[in-house]
Amino acid sequence: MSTPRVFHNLIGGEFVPAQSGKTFERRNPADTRDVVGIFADSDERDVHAAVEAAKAAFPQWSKVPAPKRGEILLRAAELLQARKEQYSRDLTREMGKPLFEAGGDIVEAIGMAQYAGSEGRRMHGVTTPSELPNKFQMSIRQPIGVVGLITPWNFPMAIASWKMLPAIVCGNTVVIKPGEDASVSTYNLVQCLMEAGLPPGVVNIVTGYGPRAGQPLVEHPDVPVISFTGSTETGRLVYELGARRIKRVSLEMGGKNPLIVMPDADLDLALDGVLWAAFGTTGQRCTATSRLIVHRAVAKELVERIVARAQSLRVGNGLDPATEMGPLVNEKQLQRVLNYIDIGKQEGATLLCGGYRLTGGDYDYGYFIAPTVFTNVTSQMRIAREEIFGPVLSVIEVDSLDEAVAIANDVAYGLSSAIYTRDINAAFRAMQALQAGIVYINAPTIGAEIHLPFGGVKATGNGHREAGPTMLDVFSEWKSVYIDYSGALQRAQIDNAD
Ligand code: UN1
Repeated sequence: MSTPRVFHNLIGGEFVPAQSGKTFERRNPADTRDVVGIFADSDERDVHAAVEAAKAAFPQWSKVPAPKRGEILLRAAELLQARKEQYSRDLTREMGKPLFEAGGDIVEAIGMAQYAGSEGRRMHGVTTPSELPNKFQMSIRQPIGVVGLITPWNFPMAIASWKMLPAIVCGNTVVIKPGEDASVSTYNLVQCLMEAGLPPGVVNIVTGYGPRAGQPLVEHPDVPVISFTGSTETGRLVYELGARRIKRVSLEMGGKNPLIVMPDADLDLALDGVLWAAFGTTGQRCTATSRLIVHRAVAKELVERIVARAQSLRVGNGLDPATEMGPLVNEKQLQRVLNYIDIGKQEGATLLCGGYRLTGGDYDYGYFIAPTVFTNVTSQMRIAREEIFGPVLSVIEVDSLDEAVAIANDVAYGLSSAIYTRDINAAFRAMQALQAGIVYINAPTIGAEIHLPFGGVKATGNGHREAGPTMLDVFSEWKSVYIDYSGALQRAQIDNAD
């Protein structure tokens, strides 16, 4: 294997090692003999230096006209497109998803670069009539300052782009701490931005482990906005730390996404949807289908067909074009998923397929697990309530739409959801009733597009929606402006009172 690449922090346009001199190494989860890269193991000092650089870059960057900021993003989109193949390989090597899915991760970033880039030419404010004559009023968007981004490993290019690109087109500067299991893609994204003309210091990268590098960023007094995607457990901590400092904290956390299948559904379509949403990305999406809520009338047939297909999925190294499902991201995640499988068995669910680590040959060098399906699951079991983040599907049988929706809603989370039915009334009723930020009708729970608001309710989020037009609300500040051209003092609510 070739010599591993060394990645220093990016601070003020310079690549610098961690001040402690410490590094950590990342290995390919499909083949742990393959060292993907060596990264700065950053601490508070590095975070402070990065925030200083971002602060220094802010006055100038925030004054660059928004359409000009957007142009840089549009050029970066072209560079990403040209390098899609190479970047997909990097992404597959660092976090394991198969090449065709890695390509999708990059495509999502390209889409966001185009969308956020074009936003530079909109960034609409509003004008509003006044209560008083000869008075004009408007609300405009303004940059905020240094934005701290904490991104996960499961969509290392896409989610970094969802946060970074709107943040910079709005005129902020950024310090990003990517997930330690997949930092290379952030460097690739930022490389394109720099070549596209992004000035030094506008985006700074600090790599390292969550609490050591992430916490000082969340606590830093000069970082008024934090955007975090990751577990609810960590998100809660981020929220608490941010609240103490009155920060804007945008959280996108766990899911326990239901996919409902009604008896009149196109079962072939539902079958394809379930397999893709439950086992795509090895179940490691916050939008993954982890609960199949199926009407008893079609449960047996559908579940038999799911099991047959799950057993024939080609699990392997994502760099092999034949691979349909890659490994889990790391040893810890593997143990966590295996532990949930034990819990499911103990709770009395019936294991229909999978449930074990794949071993032998090349499997011994990675964190592979067989696609797993449990049936006879009740909505009270932990495997039906807690986010597993692995290829484990729990099947719950129901007798009616109302019961399906009630069970779908009976979890702490509310990110994505889906219903398969040919009955338009049932589809709309479910769409209205499902407690989720995203609802799909006759499509799987995964595959959100970047130009629609993305996020969830309940323990999934805290009301913000990244992506879509709402992304601007996360990364800009409203300012209301009143212009009185009457030439006299007009006392609002007094001179115009009845
Ligand atoms: C995530 O898993 O955090 O909707 C994001 C989807 C992808 C994004 C997933 N576009 O499945």
